[in-house]
Amino acid sequence: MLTFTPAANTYGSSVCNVTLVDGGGLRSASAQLTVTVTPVNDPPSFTLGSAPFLAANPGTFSFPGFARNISQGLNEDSAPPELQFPLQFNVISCNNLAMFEAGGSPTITAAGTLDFKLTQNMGGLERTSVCQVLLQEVGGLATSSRPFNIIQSRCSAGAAYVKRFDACQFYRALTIPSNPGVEYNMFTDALTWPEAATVCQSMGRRLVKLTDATQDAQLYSAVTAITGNQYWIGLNDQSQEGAYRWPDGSSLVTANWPNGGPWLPGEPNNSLATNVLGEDCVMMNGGKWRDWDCNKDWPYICG
Ligand SMILES: [Ca+2]
Ligand SMILES: [Ca+2]
Ligand SMILES: [Ca+2]
Repeated sequence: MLTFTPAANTYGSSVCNVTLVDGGGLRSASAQLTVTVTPVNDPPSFTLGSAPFLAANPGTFSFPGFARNISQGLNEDSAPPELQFPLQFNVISCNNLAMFEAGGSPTITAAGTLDFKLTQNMGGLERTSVCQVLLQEVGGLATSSRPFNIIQSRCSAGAAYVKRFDACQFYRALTIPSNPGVEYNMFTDALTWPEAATVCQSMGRRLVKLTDATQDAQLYSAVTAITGNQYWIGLNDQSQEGAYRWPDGSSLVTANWPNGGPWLPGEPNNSLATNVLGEDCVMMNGGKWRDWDCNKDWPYICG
């Protein structure tokens, strides 16, 4: 009986010379024995790079080298071409297809490039799609499926999530000469004062605080250059009627507004005409301020 153990994951032929020896030491002529170990196809293999983390804006993305170490199988990459299979990646599922444009779901090329097209993340939270991919030998074996994540941040720079519209809204960045280096963020889509305050807070900011007549006039000038002349500011007397405070808790100092102060004539009047509870929020109205119903909609400025 012929017995041998081939080395693991190898194949090929070996020619052996065989002789027969009897008990008296007489040896036959040698005969040739050819042992052939045929190849067995092993499953292909690959590794994946780390999950892409992307901004909220839409776009077409391509990550060369996302799939790496792409192999036909153990000791098979240097095999003759007739023993190799064409390889293709199949992205068999993604659990959050809303992240991708129609026709833009993730694919991975045979060379390992990950491609996809993102929609804009209109939500207020980071979002993730978990996809499953396998590597297939066309006509041969496949790997088991393996997960990879694509993660997209919430609103990108220059925008903030606005709950009422369930959307990222871009703001206009304003600067004024008297306060160089300070940026004010103007939102032109009107919200109530509390909603506007929440948007500013989501950016780590507050509804704008005005500290003197020069800053007030310069900001008003910057706003009216691009949009209307009415907008919420941070001043309010919601915690105590008539005690006007800024969102940082500081009080209004009207002495910094010479020549008649910041208010429109007759304001603030806590008018019951707009709201039976009076008026507790302050808005810019054509260059001077008035108190107004907090639940009415106006553009607003974060500062
Ligand atoms: Ca193989
Ligand atoms: Ca009031
Ligand atoms: Ca008023």
